Amino acid sequence: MVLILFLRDTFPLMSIRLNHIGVAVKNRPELEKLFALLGLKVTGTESVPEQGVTTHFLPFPAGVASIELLEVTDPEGTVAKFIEKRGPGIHHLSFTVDPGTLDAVCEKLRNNGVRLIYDAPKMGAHSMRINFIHPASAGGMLLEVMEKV
Ligand code: CMX
Repeated sequence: MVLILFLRDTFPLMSIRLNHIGVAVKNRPELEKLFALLGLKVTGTESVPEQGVTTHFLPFPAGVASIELLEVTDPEGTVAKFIEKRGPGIHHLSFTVDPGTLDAVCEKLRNNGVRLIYDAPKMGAHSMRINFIHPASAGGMLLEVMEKV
């Protein structure tokens, strides 16, 4: 919350919004069944080998955000390590910033002492440039910031 307020106050003209909630899964069919009971269905699947996962997106009805199920494909990857250490569950929150502003956002965050995972944003799923704010700088949450290319 503090970080969201910080971003809002630091970038008053920037629009930031929740894009998805990333969930590290061990048993995807079981979770898909549960979400189906709640009216959410997988509408897209994408392999992201550089992150060691396959992603499955379940958009909320208004299309405002999604649940992203993260299925491990690389047993040495970060999500596999997360599940091994902490078990399955919410892995990260992902926010979209305006196209063309991500580099400036990252620079501002870094200049304010926020620890970012990558020196420069990388390509992620859905043609997005992505970076992450380390949980140590975000109250124990992993936060993704991204922009559409
Ligand atoms: N949420 C909250 N805390 C987390 C976390 C997460 N997702 N992942 C790790 N942590 C915790 C660790 O448990 C550790 O806690 P303790 O210090 O209490 O033991 C702490 O953060 C620091 O961990 P670390 O040793 O610095 O690093 P890890 O090897 O655990 O890796 C991280 C953590 C964030 C650097 C790594 O997961 C990373 O690089 N993430 C970015 C990429 C990523 O997550 N990709 C998957 C999503 C891909 C997609 O959406 O397409």
